[in-house]
Amino acid sequence: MALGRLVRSAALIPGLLGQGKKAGTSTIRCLHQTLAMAKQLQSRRLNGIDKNPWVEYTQLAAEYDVVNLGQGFPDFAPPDFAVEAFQRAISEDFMLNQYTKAFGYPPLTKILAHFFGKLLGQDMDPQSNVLVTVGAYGALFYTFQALVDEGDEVIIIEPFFDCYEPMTLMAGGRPVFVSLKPSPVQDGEVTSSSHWQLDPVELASKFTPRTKALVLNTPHNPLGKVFSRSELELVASLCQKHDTICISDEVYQWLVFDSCEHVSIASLPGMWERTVTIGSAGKTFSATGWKVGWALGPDRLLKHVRTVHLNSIYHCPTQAQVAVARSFEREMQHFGQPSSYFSSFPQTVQHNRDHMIHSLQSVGLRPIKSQGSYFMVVDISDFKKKMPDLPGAPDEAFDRRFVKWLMKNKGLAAIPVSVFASSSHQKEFDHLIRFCFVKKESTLKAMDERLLKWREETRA
Ligand code: IK2
Repeated sequence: MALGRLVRSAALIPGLLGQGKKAGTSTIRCLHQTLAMAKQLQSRRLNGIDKNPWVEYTQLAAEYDVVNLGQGFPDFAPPDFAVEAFQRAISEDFMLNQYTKAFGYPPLTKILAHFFGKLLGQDMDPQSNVLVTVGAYGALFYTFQALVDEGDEVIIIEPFFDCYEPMTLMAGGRPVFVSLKPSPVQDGEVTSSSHWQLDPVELASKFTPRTKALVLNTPHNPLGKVFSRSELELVASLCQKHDTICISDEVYQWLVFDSCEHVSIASLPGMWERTVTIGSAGKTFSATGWKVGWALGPDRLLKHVRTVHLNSIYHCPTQAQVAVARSFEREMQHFGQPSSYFSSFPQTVQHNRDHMIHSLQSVGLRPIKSQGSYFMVVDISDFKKKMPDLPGAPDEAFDRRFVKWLMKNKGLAAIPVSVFASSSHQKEFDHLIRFCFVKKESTLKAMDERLLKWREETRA
């Protein structure tokens, strides 16, 4: 039936459009719109990616009285030098309220080129090898849009920071997953994130002539794994053999513990030319709300990343960039000394990690010792055996049901690890949950109180 005729007849149906009266023009317009909207509104690129774990679990944490160890942000102030740098940026020069250069505030691109040039062993040019972005999220989005094409395959290492899959799909690419798997350890031993490894044969089998990019994340969210030099050499050799770009997300690069060393894959022979390295001032200076990030790489890759930037965001907030530039300038002077934030902060965070390991074990949770990042994953297999019938939707993964139970009954917020897996592999990770330990002492004490109560309830 033609749309016009349908609307005309609907307008005469008593009760449907109003007490036997003829429908008014606004009702007819509304019906017209409803019928005209039978077409799918969202672009096909958005199919299946409308759910977001951060929205869901942040909302849930707000509903209950919880100690929030879920989302990854510090609940304490950034270092004084960074806060002062921001305050000065706001008050000092009124022109800092205006646009700066499109690819980044010049002193920031300059110091980033200088600082990372030394770390990556490259003579970096501030204009062609550095792009400032709205957080690392911005840098990731640009990179996928710039380098991944319809039908290209992108290798993603599972579990993975959740946005890599939707960003691949939005660019028209096809995610190809390969899992980190734990090596067996003796019962009762505290396992380490280093026990989670890629099977070299399986990894090699994922490369095809359509493979355009591989996404690497070290230190790793959620596992806290720091990829060793030899693991990175394997990834690097496969990327070179198959002419594949490496998108290397290194936002937690300063947060490595014990004797671990962070190695940037772009510093390995032959990798600079095919790597985009992504960083975050939010994670670097404990200021996640500033949303300043960057992409570093050779001009042949970054020029395309810049094209996406120029045609979407064009310019990032100036004052936050000024604060980050000055914070890096300060760090440059203190680098390698105990007074450097990049030296002192990991020590504090490592102390928090150890505190958390000890506390979580007291209720029978089994932490997997994190080598780096903000996070530690905890094995809840024993609870999965003991409490298989936790409430939840019939097809809801166990870790998601457990996290909801934990928030409601024990007052602790965590993140289920299955949110970091593709839909077909969620079962492989549903015995794990993630805690964030970059929290102030009083938060960790509040965690201890909840755990003590839990222990007492178990004993009773
Ligand atoms: N890449 C990784 C690996 C990240 O973890 C983040 C930050 N988000 O993490 C929140 C959480 O896991 O709880 C980003 C990129 C994005 O960084 P930015 O905030 O600079 O955009």
